Amino acid sequence: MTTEAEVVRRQLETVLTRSRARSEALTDCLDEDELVAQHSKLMSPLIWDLAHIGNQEELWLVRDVGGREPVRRDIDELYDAFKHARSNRPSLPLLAPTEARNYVRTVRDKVWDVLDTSPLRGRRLEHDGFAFAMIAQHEQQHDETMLATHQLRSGPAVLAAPAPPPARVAATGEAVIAAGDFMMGTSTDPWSLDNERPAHRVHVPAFAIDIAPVTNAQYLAFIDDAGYERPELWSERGWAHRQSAELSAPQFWERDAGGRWWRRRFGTMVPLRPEQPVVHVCFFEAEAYARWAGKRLPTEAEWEKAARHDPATGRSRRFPWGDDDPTDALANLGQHHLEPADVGAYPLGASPAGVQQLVGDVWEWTSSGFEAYPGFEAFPYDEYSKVFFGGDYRMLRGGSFGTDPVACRGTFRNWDHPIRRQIFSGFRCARDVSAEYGGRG
Ligand code: AVJ
Ligand code: FE
Repeated sequence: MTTEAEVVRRQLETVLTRSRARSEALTDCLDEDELVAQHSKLMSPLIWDLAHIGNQEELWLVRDVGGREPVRRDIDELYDAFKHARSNRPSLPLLAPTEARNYVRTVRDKVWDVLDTSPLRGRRLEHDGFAFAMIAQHEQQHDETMLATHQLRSGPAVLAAPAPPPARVAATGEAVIAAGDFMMGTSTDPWSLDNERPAHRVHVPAFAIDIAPVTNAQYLAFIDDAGYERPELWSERGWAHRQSAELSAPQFWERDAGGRWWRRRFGTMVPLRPEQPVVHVCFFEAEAYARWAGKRLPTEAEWEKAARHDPATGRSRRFPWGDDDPTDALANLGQHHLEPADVGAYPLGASPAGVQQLVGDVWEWTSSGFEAYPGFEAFPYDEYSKVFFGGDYRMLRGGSFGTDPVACRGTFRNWDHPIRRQIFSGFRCARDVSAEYGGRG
């Protein structure tokens, strides 16, 4: 007989194994010099991420859940993300690649033993299950960060993946979402992190939202219409940043002598794909494009309502397509491809409102800052979310081609500084619509 605890145990084993395979794939493909090098001031050396993954796993699973003796208490400080800025990490006495690999392996061996011995029932299921789920997501979040480091590094390509699927349907125009309440966030999803909780009712006035993310062709029209030269399209802060950072196109775009646009993608120059969602834009660029298009960015609540609200039942779904886990037919997730798919490639992944590619492909900037939901409780530590509330961040929703399915869902909240664009960030536009789309207040 299979008990519920055994099902959970097998599921946790699957996601932990998958995240480790990915961490290894992202680090085994580079020589030691490249693992300890700083490929960008914005990023840690890849070998820091690897040992930090192991150290968090040691803290939460070996010591906290398992109650075991520390493996390496002496390195806690080195791998505490709050103690050292990313730009300083290369100068720390980090574990060398071989040591780091041995360390994460030792920790993982102990974790298998902890997983075998946790009863995963009742209170222990709630506490231990969450800790394992959090740590699997943590590793995947750093894997996505490491993938962004790969995109920043120069030198010949070392990663490969098949091309994403082609467009299957046209994906233009907007969906109108009628005014009304919906349930935002979750109180029940066992994978949810503290900032996604609790579920709460939110009233959202009627709005329209694009069926698909903004494409390279659309973004190019903004560039060709002098979008980067017209301060009136930018917020004051956005224009100041556009000036000082000398922005003139998304990161990694290059124009050749003949005026054709190319994009550097993990070490390979590829012609710009017109129907692919634009990626590597900062919040300020997204905001300027939206103003140019006569639109605006959606709020976080609008994005989540468009993604999850099922008007037929009044329920909020786990994903746009329903409550089932993502598959390759539903969304571009999990680094199965190394780029976003063209718009219209995932009709089966549409939300009840008919909005496509909300989850996967590119993270989508919203106009909202990072605030706690009413009734928020920090769990299990203040440093995951609480210390970032009210800071200079904008929320991103949905997940990218580099996000693992375990680290995203309709309620998942990501955030970054509005000037950042080394992440796999794009956006879609929204706008107000008149009260004729009202419905119940
Ligand atoms: C949620 C992606 C903003 O990478 O800074 C990793 C996730 N928190 N380690 C980040 C995280 C602690 C976090 N983001
Ligand atoms: Fe971390």
